[in-house]
Amino acid sequence: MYKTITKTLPAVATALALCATAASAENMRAWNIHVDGHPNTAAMDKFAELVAEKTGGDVTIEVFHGGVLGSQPDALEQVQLGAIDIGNFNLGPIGPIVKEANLVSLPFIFRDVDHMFRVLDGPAGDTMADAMAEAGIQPIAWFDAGARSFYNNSGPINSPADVEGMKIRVMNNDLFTGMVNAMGGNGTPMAFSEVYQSLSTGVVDGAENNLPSFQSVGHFEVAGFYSLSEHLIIPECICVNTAKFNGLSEDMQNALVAAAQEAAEFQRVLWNEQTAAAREAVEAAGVQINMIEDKTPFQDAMAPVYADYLAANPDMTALVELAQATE
Ligand code: BDP
Repeated sequence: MYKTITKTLPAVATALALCATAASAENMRAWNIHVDGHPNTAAMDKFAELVAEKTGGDVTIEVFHGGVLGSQPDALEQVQLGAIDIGNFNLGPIGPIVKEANLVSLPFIFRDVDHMFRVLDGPAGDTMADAMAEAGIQPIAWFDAGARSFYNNSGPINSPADVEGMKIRVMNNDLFTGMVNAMGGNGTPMAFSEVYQSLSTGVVDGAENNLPSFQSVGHFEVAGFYSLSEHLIIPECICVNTAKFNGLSEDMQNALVAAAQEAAEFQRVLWNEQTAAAREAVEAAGVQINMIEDKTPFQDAMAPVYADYLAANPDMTALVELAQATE
């Protein structure tokens, strides 16, 4: 009897060790809408690499690029439910789910990207992050997404009047439809993956995005004028399903956050480089980049957007004022 036990013990120990490894190993799936060549694709790969490194392989992340796991609104829902663990999300489409996140989707709320990061790093950013975590989408790092500007085919846009009558594709959020409508255009929400085709067939007259995205998915091939209205400065996040994150050991949580922060630093450098490179590339391809000397008329046109928004969401007033007062 004794003999039998001692003989089987090593086998039991091995089996237990295997179980322990299996129980602590985490394989996560991450969603990314961007294709190869976009800064966020490189940054998400970097994030996965750093997580594996920092956890000694206990946590592995498989990143699915190019939106193959679905559109952004769908992926957001999946991350909330925990069917996808992680996403690199733009905060724009998060507004309809998490009211506080709409702060960053108000046109011209930030003076520039640095101002945006100062707000995110302050109390307003904390309020937003807490509300997102509460909704199941916990941000663990912020990415730069530059500024979004209008592009179209009929000619440069110099004033809100030039947007009049134009059907412009926007991301999924009533604030963006309201923004285009306030200029007399027709804001049309649509999945990112459908924009190229819609521009080329005239289903929409224009769209709006930052330069790296305008270039990486070829929108510049079907829209010859890019006008630097820079009306939206919206950050992006690496967001994790909150329950999944809370279920990790403290060490793993720390490793994930550290990896995300490092990946974000890498992304922000790459972002600046590739924004300049994208601009050169689209100009070389014949796109006319149009400077807008005075953006005040665009800002003024947003007065009803703010008024309607704050009338419908009076509890957002303090957060908006906090962001505006941030130096
Ligand atoms: C890009 C964002 C991406 C959005 C896309 C869009 O990085 O998250 O889905 O714009 O316009 O700049 O839908």
